Amino acid sequence: MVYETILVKIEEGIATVTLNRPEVLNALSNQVFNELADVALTLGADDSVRVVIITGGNKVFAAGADIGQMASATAVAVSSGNHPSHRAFNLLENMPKPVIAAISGYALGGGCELALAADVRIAADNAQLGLPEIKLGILPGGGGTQRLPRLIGSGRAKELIFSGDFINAEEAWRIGLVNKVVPADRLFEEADKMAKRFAARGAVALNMAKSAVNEGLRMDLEAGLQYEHKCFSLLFATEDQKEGMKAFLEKRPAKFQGK
Ligand code: CO8
Repeated sequence: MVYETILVKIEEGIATVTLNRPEVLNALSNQVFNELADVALTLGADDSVRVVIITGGNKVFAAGADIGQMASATAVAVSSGNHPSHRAFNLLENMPKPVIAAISGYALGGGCELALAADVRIAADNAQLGLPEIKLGILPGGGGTQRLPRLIGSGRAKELIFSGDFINAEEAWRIGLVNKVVPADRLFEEADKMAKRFAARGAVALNMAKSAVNEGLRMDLEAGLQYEHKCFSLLFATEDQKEGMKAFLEKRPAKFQGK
């Protein structure tokens, strides 16, 4: 697929996907959602890619779904089938490798929901996050009513959803919406540093650990613990487990092959 609304760069096992519609503050059109879905599948299947960073560049992450495109939508059209945003966010959330959102400037509505589909969020100190959909007479329909309460608890999520207020990076960090706040001019350096830390680990263990957390959140505790145990047991069939433990005993860094 030729991408027109996103840029993709792969360097040393780290793929950076940059939203590229600066004229509308990276508003997410159906074309963006379709390209994000395609890139999630492509990078997910590419063994040379260990970690994915998703960003909007150094000015804005994304100011939401494209309101121009949504304004004339009908209930029938919106409700029919799987909305492109759901497909894109689900594919990103379930990619078999870590996804880091590097957020600069506004991450609003669908933009904030895109960041919620990532595993980890790093915010520049100029970031503004929020779910302003309520001010448009709608609700956060890109997973915001589901992923946000799971991340920060229902009380805080409801305050953000009901008010539509924006919060700054420091407040987003305080309530657990982002993992880390960094000076704006160091955002990409910090995201890259985190990506490299993850990339140094065994790819199969990363995949299983991500799956155990994601799937576990959809289950009750007992089922989640059983699922975790299955993932844990499976890792004993990998070369990386042998290498990781051998390296520890030999007091040297492990060299994981992702096998
Ligand atoms: N959609 C389309 N265009 C947008 C969007 C958007 N979400 N946000 C900004 N733009 C455009 C503006 O229209 C403007 O275009 P133009 O220059 O042609 O007038 C350009 O980007 C620059 O924007 P502003 O002039 O408004 O810039 P400001 O710095 O004054 O303001 C704000 C920045 C505060 C971010 C402001 O642009 C704003 O409030 N934007 C809308 C924020 C918003 O409401 N987002 C939520 C959208 S709804 C949503 O995301 C639903 C998700 C559910 C998806 C799932 C569907 C099933």
